[in-house]
Amino acid sequence: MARKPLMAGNWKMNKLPSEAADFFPEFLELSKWQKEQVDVVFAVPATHLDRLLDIGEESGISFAPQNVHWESAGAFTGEISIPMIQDLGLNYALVGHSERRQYFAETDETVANKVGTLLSAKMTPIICVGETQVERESDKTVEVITRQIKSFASKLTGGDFVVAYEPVWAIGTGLTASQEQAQDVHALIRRLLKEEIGEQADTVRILYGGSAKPANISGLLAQDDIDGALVGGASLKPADFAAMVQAAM
Ligand code: G2H
Repeated sequence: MARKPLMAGNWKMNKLPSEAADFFPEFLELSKWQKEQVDVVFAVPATHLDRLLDIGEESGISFAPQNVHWESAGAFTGEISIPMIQDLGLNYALVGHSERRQYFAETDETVANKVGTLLSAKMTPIICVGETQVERESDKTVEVITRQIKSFASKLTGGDFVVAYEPVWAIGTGLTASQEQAQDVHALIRRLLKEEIGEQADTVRILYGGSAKPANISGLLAQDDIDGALVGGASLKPADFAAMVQAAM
């Protein structure tokens, strides 16, 4: 089944709001991006979202928060709600990134709550899963990915969502999963989704993340179940991310 590729940048806690807009003219010029061929999303710090709305409207680039809370309002100091994001006219949100799980006590349960609320709000979660180095070395990859996917499966009652497979050992380390290692886990994720949502799983885009860069993106995208990438470090440089979007066209 042909799925439209999705290339997503994850800026993490990088760039100032005043620097953010400068990135896009250069990226658009270098990439010669054709929006009919590939979707482009940037998950940016929440402080940047409002400033980037015009760029999104003119170019067709989607912008997304890197995290949201599952409650729509209330006494949750420091959090951002889904209605706040929707009020800006945004459609995507990153959920369950391993850095959120590792440093901010995000759990399978909170990830599932966020997925449920985003889907109810007709937004598209980009749901991150992935095993740590210790888990991979102790042959627990299948078990961990199965647990993570099943934890939010009951929330998949309709609507569009994206899964990002990000082996934690490959994030920001320069190590990349081989094409075969990545494809194996992507195929597992699609099989698990099929058990939950049937044939709709064939339409779900599954992204690879973890030191994806211009040098390895083509081989990754050539795999049957890799439908794009979630890119950290290389998405901070217009030329690098432009080359990666070109590889997806
Ligand atoms: C994984 C990835 C982006 P990087 O965190 O989500 O980052 O490409 O820098 O490994």
